[in-house]
Amino acid sequence: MEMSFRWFGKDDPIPLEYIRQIPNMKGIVTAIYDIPVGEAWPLEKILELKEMIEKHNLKLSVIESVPVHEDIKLGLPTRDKYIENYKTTLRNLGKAGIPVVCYNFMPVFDWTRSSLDYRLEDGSTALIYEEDVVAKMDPLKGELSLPGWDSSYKKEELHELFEQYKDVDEEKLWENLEYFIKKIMPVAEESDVKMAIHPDDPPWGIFGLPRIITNKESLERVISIYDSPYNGLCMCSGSLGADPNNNFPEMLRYFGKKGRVNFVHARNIKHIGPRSFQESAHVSSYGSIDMYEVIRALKDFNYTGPIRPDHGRMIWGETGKPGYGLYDRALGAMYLTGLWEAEEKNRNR
Ligand code: DNO
Repeated sequence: MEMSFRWFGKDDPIPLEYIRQIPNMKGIVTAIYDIPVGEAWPLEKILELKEMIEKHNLKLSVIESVPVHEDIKLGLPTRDKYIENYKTTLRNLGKAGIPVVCYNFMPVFDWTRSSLDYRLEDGSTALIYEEDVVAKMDPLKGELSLPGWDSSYKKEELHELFEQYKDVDEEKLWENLEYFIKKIMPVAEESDVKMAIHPDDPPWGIFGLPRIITNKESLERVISIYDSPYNGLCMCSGSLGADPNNNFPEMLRYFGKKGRVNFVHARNIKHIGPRSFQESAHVSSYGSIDMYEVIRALKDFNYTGPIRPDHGRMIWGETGKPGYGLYDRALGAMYLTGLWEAEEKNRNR
């Protein structure tokens, strides 16, 4: 596995110098944030980003994300124009030698939580998702914003989007995903850019909007749409693991052995009630996911691709982007590295 770290570009309060000082850190996961969703990314901008990262002896391992325009998810006639732009972006990323692109197919909102600063008993704060709180939230007020979200929608636009999604149920969303995948994958193959679809977070419908990438069956359906290692998955322990019916290590091993795991997000969550969870430290005993089993699964299929510690708590007085502080994610990277080293040495005995 190749240890990597998400970085939100020049505006990220965490400098690349600091990330580089985390032992075993090899790669950066980032994106271009000032291009409106749906427009093609110019090669020069991609090269500029890559150079900035390489200057710090790090590699640009993954683009997370090239966002998918809502018209594609809605299946509107204008989708073809946006798909052409997406293909241009993939071709340019290929020219720059970027190996992996992460994306998602969640309508309107990306990952969602009910509170961003839930205080844990040790005084640290973490992100939390409580179904009853989310049920009372009004998404149209636009009061919640999380790192990586497209926050460019105005209130009226959000209203209109919600109206448009009234005609899109889960099956329709699947049809639109299929259309998208079939169009872009040949270009991903030609450009040697591996695609990794991120599961829905949380893995169930919210605010009346459909969500479809939620379990083993749906991941199987995604990979069967286009039979190629370029049509792969981002296996996210925290997203899939939020549903206690998902056995994350088992799913990881299963899709890994099929050669379809192109990226891994590792973080822990603790189930605190039906459809409710709290984010926790990475260490297995702090949450509901056995991280040692996650590493064993990766070893079982000799994973060489990128992995990143995912959301961290806010500790040691740090302030910053919710889930994306430096300290707890660095601890997560060290913990995963330790588990990997132990498992590797043990197997080589
Ligand atoms: C949250 C992230 C997601 C992810 C996108 C991928 O922390 O895991 O925002 O980047 O869903 O497209």
